[in-house]
Amino acid sequence: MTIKWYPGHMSKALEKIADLIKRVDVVIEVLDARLPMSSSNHQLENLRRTKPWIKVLNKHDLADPAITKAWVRVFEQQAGVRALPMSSKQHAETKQLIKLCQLLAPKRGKPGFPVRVMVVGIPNVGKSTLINTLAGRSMAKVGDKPAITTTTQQIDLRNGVVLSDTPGVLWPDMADQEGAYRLAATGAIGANAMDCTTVGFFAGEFMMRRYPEMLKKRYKLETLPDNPTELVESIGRCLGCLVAGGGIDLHRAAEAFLRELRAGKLGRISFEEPVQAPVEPVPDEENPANRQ
Ligand SMILES: Nc1nc2c(ncn2[C@@H]2O[C@H](COP(=O)(O)OP(=O)(O)OP(=O)(O)O)[C@@H](O)[C@H]2O)c(=O)[nH]1
Ligand SMILES: [Mg+2]
Repeated sequence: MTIKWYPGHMSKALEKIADLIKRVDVVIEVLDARLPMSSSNHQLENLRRTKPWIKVLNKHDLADPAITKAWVRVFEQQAGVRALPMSSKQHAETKQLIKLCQLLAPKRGKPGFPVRVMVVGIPNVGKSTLINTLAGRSMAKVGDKPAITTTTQQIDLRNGVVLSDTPGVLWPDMADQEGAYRLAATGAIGANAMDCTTVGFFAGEFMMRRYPEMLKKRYKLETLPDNPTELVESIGRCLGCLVAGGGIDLHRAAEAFLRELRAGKLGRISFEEPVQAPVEPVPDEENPANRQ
């Protein structure tokens, strides 16, 4: 099944972001640390120009720490970009963001001239959670499913910084279906726009390949099954997702597996690693191997 999810509020939100960005000093783009590439919205990147841009690799408590570090190094090499790994529920970790915003907008932050910060990103990455943690109270609605925020909202932190929360935005054509399935596996796609069982098989195949020991440990498997369908069946058996007569309810099993995976019950996992820049071929005359 092809995954495509672009509810009406997203195009309106993108228009609003494009307008608002002219009047903000710093943009915080919240990415999912488990898939920093697929959770980057190129439509937002296109609005960037020279605006100071902070990439927060959020939910780093769920991602492979070494891989997150590698991503931070990659993003920090981009012009005008700062990158920070973060768990937006942890106040101590988010405090550094305010200091960085102030540093990036040195002319603002005076009475009557707050640093204006806009928080953007795809759905369910933790934008509103970050804002609530920074505000020290629950100002923005949060939830464990995508598209909780559907309109922009401004929150004055009363410390010289004003934040705008924005709805999560995806893009209309999900040409990269591999990426779309990763987004679905981590919870960024609406439940009505995906087939949960197929996404469960996709996530199962990835885990068998990349983190087999985590699967064995969590679901008490001595050996891994041959294919993702059998894996989800084994998970269903372990979690008691049965139908009358003792068979496995594959849909419920896939749902339960995805719930556990998203909550980090199997361990810290990263779906994407930075690819190394391709090695440029050395011209024949400069190649030491060809010298006499
Ligand atoms: N483990 C973990 N969960 C987080 C973190 N940040 C947010 N969450 C959870 O992620 C879910 C989504 O959080 P929201 O703040 O509503 O996400 P959002 O980006 O505002 O989502 P939309 O409004 O739908 O665009 C909630 O269940 C949060 O508790 C984090 O750093 N670590
Ligand atoms: Mg939100």
